[in-house]
Amino acid sequence: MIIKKKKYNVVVVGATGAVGRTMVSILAERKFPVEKLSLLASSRSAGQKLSFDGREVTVAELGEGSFDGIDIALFSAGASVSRQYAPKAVQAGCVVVDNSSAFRMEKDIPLVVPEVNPHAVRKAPGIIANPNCSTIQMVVALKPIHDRYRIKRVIVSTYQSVSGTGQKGIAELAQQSQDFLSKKTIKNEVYPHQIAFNCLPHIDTFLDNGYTKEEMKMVNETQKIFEDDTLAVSPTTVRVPVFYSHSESLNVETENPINIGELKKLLAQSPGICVVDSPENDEYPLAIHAAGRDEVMVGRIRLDLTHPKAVNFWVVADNLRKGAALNAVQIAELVIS
Ligand code: NAP
Ligand code: 12T
Repeated sequence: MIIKKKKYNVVVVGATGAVGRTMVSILAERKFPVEKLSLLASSRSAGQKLSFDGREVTVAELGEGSFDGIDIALFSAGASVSRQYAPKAVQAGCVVVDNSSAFRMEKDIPLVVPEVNPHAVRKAPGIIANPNCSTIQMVVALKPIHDRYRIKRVIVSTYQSVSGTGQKGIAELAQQSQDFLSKKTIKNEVYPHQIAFNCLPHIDTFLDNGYTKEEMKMVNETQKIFEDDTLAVSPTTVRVPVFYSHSESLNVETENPINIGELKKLLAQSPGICVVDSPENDEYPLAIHAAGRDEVMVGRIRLDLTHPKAVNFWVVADNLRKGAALNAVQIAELVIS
């Protein structure tokens, strides 16, 4: 067990990034019991000052001694940094919550979404993996449906924002949008094609099976979180020119017949979900409304007219919050609870 304390020494690895900055603000917002907060990044950002809970904290360079005396380490600096440093943090006695894809599918490493599988959390020093952003918001919405009706198959298409790629994705969409509107030449460095005013059916790299890694994360991580290899997920992941929040269109086929009124009530009562579903008033979840919020927003809930046991709905969440930083801090809260 992690030693119970009033307050914990916490480090954020990748603190200057899109996810890391959100972690720092969420730790303060949720009044996580922080004794000392260390902020780490590469030599590029060492010396930079970030504010935490009204205080200034100077960013230090990640190195061998970074984890001495630390209780909890939140990693968000990419998979190679996690592979190199997360085991060192564990050796130093930390619980590591890792946002990267490095350890998610390792058998002995828990992959946790607190609303779905809190029991999987490890309370002793070791690594706990945070799922991919597109997986997290989908499984929060699927959990009550699976418990009540048993899900057989999910067909999902994502509409993912550029902040999923970090600060450089945000910068590329902003620059391309300005250049496009002022009729300048458009340069692309982060994405393989222009992302401004376009949609790219390509997130992360392609695999031999014709799917992208991002798509296979949705398949494999969902099965691991639900501890059910028979739960079929058929994904298409798409990058869209949106800054914050991922949207997803889901078709969910169940074992048992669905009562749509009951399903809407069930979703509305479930933890972490906010149902926004008044099409008569043009109300449904929107990326611009989900940005900065904690809940997974669900709407456009309707029966599939072509299948007796299937529903369609729309799921939107802030990928930097529930999709990454918030889920990681919630895992840390479970660890110390
Ligand atoms: P980002 O904005 O590009 O930030 C990257 C951060 O990592 C920066 O703080 C950067 O520091 C730091 N970093 C990079 N290389 C480093 C090194 N060698 N040593 C120390 N620090 C280093 O990216 P992001 O969007 O925040 O994403 C970061 C990680 O979170 C990635 O692993 C990504 O896959 C993951 N992520 C997960 C989810 C999820 O769904 N769970 C969502 C989005 C991202 P400098 O300022 O010094 O460059
Ligand atoms: N390629 O954490 O580009 O596995 O949106 C998250 C986001 C990988 C991850 C993205 C990615 C991850 C993206």
